[in-house]
Amino acid sequence: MTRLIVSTVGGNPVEPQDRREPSINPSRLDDVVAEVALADVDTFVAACRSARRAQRAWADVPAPVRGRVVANLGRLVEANFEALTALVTREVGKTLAEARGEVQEIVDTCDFFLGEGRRLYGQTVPSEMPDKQLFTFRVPVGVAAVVTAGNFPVAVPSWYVVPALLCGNAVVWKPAEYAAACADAFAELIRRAGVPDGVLDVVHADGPTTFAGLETGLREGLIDKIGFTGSSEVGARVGELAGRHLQSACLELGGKNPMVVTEDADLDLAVHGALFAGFGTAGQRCTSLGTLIVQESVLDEFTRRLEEAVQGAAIGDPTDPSVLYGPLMSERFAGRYDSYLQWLEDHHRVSGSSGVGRISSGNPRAGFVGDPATGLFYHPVLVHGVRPDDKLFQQETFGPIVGVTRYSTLDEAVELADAPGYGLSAAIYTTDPRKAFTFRRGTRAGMVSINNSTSGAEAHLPFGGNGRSGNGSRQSGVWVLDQFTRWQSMNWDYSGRLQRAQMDTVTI
Ligand code: UN1
Repeated sequence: MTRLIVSTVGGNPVEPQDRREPSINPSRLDDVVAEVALADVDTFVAACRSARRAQRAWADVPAPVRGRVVANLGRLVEANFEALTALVTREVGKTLAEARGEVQEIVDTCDFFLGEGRRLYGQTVPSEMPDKQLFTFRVPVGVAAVVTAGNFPVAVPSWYVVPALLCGNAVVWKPAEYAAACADAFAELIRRAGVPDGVLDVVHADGPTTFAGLETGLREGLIDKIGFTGSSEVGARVGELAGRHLQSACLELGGKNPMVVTEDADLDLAVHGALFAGFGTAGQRCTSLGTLIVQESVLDEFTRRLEEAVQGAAIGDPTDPSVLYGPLMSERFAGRYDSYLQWLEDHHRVSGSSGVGRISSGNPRAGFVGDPATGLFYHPVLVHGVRPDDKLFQQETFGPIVGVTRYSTLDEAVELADAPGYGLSAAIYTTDPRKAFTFRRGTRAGMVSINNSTSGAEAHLPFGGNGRSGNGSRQSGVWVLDQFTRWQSMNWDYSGRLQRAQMDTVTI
């Protein structure tokens, strides 16, 4: 019998509603991982209301004790490491190695924040008047609504949920429907770690319900912060909605991430980086490589080596350790990618110039595992000679496709890197530190890699982008505390008289 996953309000399961959706294993479409009951707007809002009530008591729990709960969570995730890994692979098709990395990222996040409960520092600030002292305190924002994608079904949610809870907030989490079983398993560990009922609820809902729920929650003053990971288009709508109600959103959006390869680069190293960044996770990371920007003098040699590496890569069953990447993660994503490939075939001059892959051939689905209809597998595609006005150069694809273009001067490379208007992750391969730093200063990207892949950021550095990649908010490390706390200031006058700021300031 397929397991039915339901939403919770105040920690209690909500009566399953009529609308259900299966969550399918993208490697084997006949394997239904779970059935998810989709909540309605009332359930979403009820969860926000219940979170509002639960949050006050949670904020009264001393922060070091909340840190203990985070520590418990890290240990519980470790104890369930392989089971969670296997579920990530089964439900969204990541290779086991990548799924392990994903689960490790939760542990790393917990390890970082468990001590932060003892360090939620405020400041003492000098006053301009005698016998008066100024202070600042970090206070929780209140209720955070967190909406996440399924490409990182547990790690990215942990970037929001762990610091938000540590800071004393309550969370209503809306995970991707096609990653509902992963969300359910992670939420169960969060509960077992000691997070009280109602402090974290998971609401499974579709897009329109989520928007309506956010809108009502914001209007009724039940949501103080939105955390959103997803596309730039949807992120812009989320940001607009939050802004209309004077609340802020932490937006982690798409990228068209560039990798510059200079003529002095270690080309083999750059090939390894490009292979992982472009095709790892089937290109479905927001940090995945979009366009290779290669210096003219090494273009032929570099692409020859890269094509060889791409052709030699195994693609297929994500439980097979030799595989570079598995399927696309859901039918919806595969459908979108299909139409993208179709569009390229129909409109784009690249159809004849594809060096590797099947962009010009009929069915782009690879079907590496058994019958082609059984999994959402796609060949890697490398497209040569893309130009700044090409759709492939400008738009995020979320699939195993990488464009290649050439440059002659470093200034040109920087310009090409930023041209699509995103600004998440950018890499340069060079042995010249001057070029590396010039590139770092020149690009608008929030994250820069020198001689390393665009993807695979460590969990304690600020993560986030600019331009179409986000609104400048940063996740991870101490920087995320500014998302989930607000500064409260206090002044304490012990002079026993009225000292008016600006007016009674001591002069010498
Ligand atoms: C994402 O794709 O939304 O830097 C996050 C990386 C991972 C996180 C990606 N640590 O590639």
